[in-house]
Amino acid sequence: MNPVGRALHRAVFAAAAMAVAGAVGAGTAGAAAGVGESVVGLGLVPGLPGLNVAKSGGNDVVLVAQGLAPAAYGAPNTVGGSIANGCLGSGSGILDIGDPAQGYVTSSRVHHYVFTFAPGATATAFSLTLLDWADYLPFGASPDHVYGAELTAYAGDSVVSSDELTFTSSSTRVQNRPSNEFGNLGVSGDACTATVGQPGRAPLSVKGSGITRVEFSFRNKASVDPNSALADLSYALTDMTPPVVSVPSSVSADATGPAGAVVSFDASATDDVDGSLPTTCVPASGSAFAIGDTPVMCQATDTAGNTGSAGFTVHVRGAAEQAQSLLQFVTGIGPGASLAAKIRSIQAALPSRSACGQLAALASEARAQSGKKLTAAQAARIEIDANRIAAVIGC
Ligand SMILES: [Ca+2]
Ligand SMILES: [Ca+2]
Ligand SMILES: [Ca+2]
Repeated sequence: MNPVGRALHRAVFAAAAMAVAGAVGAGTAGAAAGVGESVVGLGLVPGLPGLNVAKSGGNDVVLVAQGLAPAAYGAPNTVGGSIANGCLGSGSGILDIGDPAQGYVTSSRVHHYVFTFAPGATATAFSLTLLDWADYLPFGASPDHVYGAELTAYAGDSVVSSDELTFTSSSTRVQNRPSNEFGNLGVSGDACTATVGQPGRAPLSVKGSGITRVEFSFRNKASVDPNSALADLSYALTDMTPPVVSVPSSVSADATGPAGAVVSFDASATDDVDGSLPTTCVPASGSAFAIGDTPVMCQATDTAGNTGSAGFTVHVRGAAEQAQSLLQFVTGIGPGASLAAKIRSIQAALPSRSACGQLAALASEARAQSGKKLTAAQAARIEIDANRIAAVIGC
């Protein structure tokens, strides 16, 4: 519990402050702030671990909650008396608590909030709701009769996006000022009686790429309602994580001709934000791959522009390698050792086309032995392999 906050509101909110103090005492260092505690720093606003809050014009910024001290504002202001941070909802809000040198008087609240993100992180969106704005405007008239509350997003020094709610009023009344757009601001400016979009409950949002900083401020001093709060803070950080690309560990195939083989494979990619993404592989699946080893590189890019990649090798077996494989297959099958002898002779001739006749003879013998010394499946395998090896050497 912020002792200053308690002292400020002790007369009205003593019971609530005592309860809060107990809850806050149970917190741990580095955890999100409790009600009345400072949220200046990184990750202190509950539920927003990546949000960094700066001081507001030099003033501390603290967490507030409905019914509890410190009070950013009072509402409802028409029935049932003034409830601290009334209609803030089940979540919490934040408050420029005021200048300690001035005794934390509400008139010392600046309400110029600066938000940044964890080191190296940027945002694509940011939003908040300004609560209880403009039912109390003690700082006189705006010269042009226009009053505004603005949220601005920056990328470095450049404005990326801004969102502003304005109204016009020629009145100088401090409370319940009539406005052209929203009527009596005592009603449309109070958190409990305002509808969404009125000054008392004003959602502001900005979107863009590479947002490094977001600032909330009132248009001018005359627009400042010291008794207001920011709630519903929300942001979306820029996706900085590349997709994970999945590829086979390796792919191999038999050459089907002198040029190698057409090889197909599966590659996929998943992203932390975008989910499943298409992959692009070079060479692509279904391309002709030459005999030997060919590296394949696959990539996927998420919508934020992060690219992930993964590679593997396609191995295409040539005539000699296929013959060696066939030799192993025939060892111990067929009539005696004649199949193995034929293949050894073929191996000695490869890659010359002088092996063509022997390959034809091997296929012929296998066909002749089908259902006899060879099963039909064994014979078919030998014949197919012999014919394919023949095709690879251009018979
Ligand atoms: Ca107010
Ligand atoms: Ca109010
Ligand atoms: Ca991503």
